[in-house]
Amino acid sequence: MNIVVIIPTYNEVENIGRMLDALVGEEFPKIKKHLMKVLVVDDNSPDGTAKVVQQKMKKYKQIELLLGKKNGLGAAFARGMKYAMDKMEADAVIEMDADFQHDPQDVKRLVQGFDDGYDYVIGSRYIKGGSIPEQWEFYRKFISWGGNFFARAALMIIKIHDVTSGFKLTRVKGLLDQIDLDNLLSRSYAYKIHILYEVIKERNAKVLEVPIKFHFREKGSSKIEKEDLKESFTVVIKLFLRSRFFKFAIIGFVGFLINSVFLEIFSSLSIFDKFSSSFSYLKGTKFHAVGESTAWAAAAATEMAIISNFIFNNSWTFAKEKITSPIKLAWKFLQFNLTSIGAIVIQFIVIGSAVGVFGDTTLVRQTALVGAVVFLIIPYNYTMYNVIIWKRWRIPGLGWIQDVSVYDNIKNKRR
Ligand SMILES: Nc1nc2c(ncn2[C@@H]2O[C@H](COP(=O)(O)OP(=O)(O)OP(=O)(O)O)[C@@H](O)[C@H]2O)c(=O)[nH]1
Ligand SMILES: [Mg+2]
Repeated sequence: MNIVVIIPTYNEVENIGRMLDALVGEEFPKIKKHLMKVLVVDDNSPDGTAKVVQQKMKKYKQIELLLGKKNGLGAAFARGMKYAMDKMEADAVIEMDADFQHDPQDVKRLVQGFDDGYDYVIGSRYIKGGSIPEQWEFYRKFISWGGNFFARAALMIIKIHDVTSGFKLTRVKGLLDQIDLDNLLSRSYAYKIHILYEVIKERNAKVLEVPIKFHFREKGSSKIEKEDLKESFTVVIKLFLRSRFFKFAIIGFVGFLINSVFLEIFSSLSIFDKFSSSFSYLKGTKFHAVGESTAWAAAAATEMAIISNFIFNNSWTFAKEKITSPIKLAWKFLQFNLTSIGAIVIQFIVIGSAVGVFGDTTLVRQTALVGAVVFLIIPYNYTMYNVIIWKRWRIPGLGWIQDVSVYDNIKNKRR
């Protein structure tokens, strides 16, 4: 297989020569199974980085150089990835920095993951055996850790420990070649969050995390700017707005509106009066609600919301898993109604308990309702939809559909 290590450079004259020697001279000969190549994507660095690369190209056949104008890290990688796929017949690409923060000796460990059948191998700083530079001041560590945590939480990628690593291997066939590299949300550092999102959330890649030590930059200077931080935040928010969870939330809100509108419509219809009047003998008993036409109108309005939730989640949130055959639709709709009963039970228990403990006041009822919806019903419904109705997540262990594995640092075996 052809594996292309893509190294973007901007003013890395102090690093690139040594990096190419370390990679092509020392590390590639250790990887016997594959044809290893390097693609340097230099944005016409004024410091003469490209000249050093050209010298090394005379020494090693496996190096190619792509020049262009400076458009940011993401733009450089997108350009490099397309070139590696179109011109270098890459079967996998490795994203790597020139400044020795990524250890060239780790390349073979990423390749090992590819050999073991993984599509996406992340050099991970936030698992056992991985680390960020000790020399970093608290602020930089906090930004790195906090940014990673925020992206994981907002995009619900909990199973992967390092979502902002810049050192990783990606399979081309069926994965990288499916991603629209011309329309990434970022031309800068946040491109990697977008690609990760595409790989993890939109495609069923087999993912592996391999621990790496992210070293301190010894030579040359950092290209990261304050703007990049703000941009990464925006990209995460934009991806969240595209996420399945957000669609589910919008549909849930629409369902709530439908519920309240139909409650008014139905309670003005005489059909429910007729219905309830057949239970009029229950008036004055414990079961008097059954004889109230509004109670029936409320139940019918709730069903309207359930129907709307089912239809819209099926065609939008879970478009990829869309159920179309009439028999399956009927069966799934029945399941959907049954799981919806869970929400009633949750409200029954939470509001009932709250009122029992704190007294039956509007404040207690409404607080308990909001608490039940936010902390229990939303997670409950989302889990049911993913596990039972549209089957995106696998049980046991409520596992995500992805196979995420972690390699042990020492033995390089699966934990
Ligand atoms: N071609 C190209 N390369 C870039 C650009 N910005 C950064 N790079 C390269 O991308 C790699 C990572 O950039 P760094 O500045 O080291 O980013 P960082 O590792 O997050 O920050 P430090 O820890 O401070 O080094 C390096 O090899 C840079 O030379 C760019 O706009 N174009
Ligand atoms: Mg760096």
